[in-house]
Amino acid sequence: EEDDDEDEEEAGESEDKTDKDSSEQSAGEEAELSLVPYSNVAYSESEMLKRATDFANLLSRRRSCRQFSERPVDPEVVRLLVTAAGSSPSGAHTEPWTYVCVTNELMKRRIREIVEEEEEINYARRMSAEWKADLAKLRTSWEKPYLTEAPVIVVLMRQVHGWRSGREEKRQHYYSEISVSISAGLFLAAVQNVGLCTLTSTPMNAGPALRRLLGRPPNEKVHLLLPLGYAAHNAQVPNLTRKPVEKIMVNI
Ligand code: IYR
Repeated sequence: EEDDDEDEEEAGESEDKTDKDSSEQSAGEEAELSLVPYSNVAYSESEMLKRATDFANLLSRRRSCRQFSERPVDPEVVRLLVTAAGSSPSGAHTEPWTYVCVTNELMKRRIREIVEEEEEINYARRMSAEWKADLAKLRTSWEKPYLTEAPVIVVLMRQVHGWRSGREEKRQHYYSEISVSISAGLFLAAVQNVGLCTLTSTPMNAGPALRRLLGRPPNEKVHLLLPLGYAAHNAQVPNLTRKPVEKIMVNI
């Protein structure tokens, strides 16, 4: 795995065991859960069709944007986007994610420096010729101006494991890669729903340094960097098309 953090095996062992963090379960969550009635929103079939159409149209306008305006985003909006992302299902309801939201300019600059230092090597030596040829159409490079231009960088951390109450024992996080990726998908949809934009960027080899910079514990690994903000007024994106539904859907 490209982002292997040597610390993972002894995750947490050098940490202060009384220090609480978000990967620690509260005592109540270890107990058996009672059952409550399930209630969901309900729509008529015609409302459903309208909503399904509107939502598909909204999401079809989502694009990975690499040019941001410096206009700040209301922190309450960011909090609600993360709230939406936190509604994701997860293995054994372990909720193995931490959304680190960085607005501090100095921190953003440090993140950019760390990522660009690795990306320069990635593009020069680590990525195959085939990989770079496949990417050429997206016009990416090792330079990441969006990491300082976007008003927020959301660093999505995956908790490889959590802690049982008291932090004496590791708590298994099942399917944490899948869980965090589903959560990220919900985050993307939530971002699109408010007219902001983001980018699912994967900082190859920069994970451990970013984790340390952000002061996150060793049981967390950088999963995605999600710069967040308004698109620049003159932002451009590659003229991509998507597969029609007939090509991605099979009915049996
Ligand atoms: N992570 C690098 C390279 C990159 C790789 C893929 I696959 C992309 O779809 C886009 C970029 C970068 O951010 O430039």
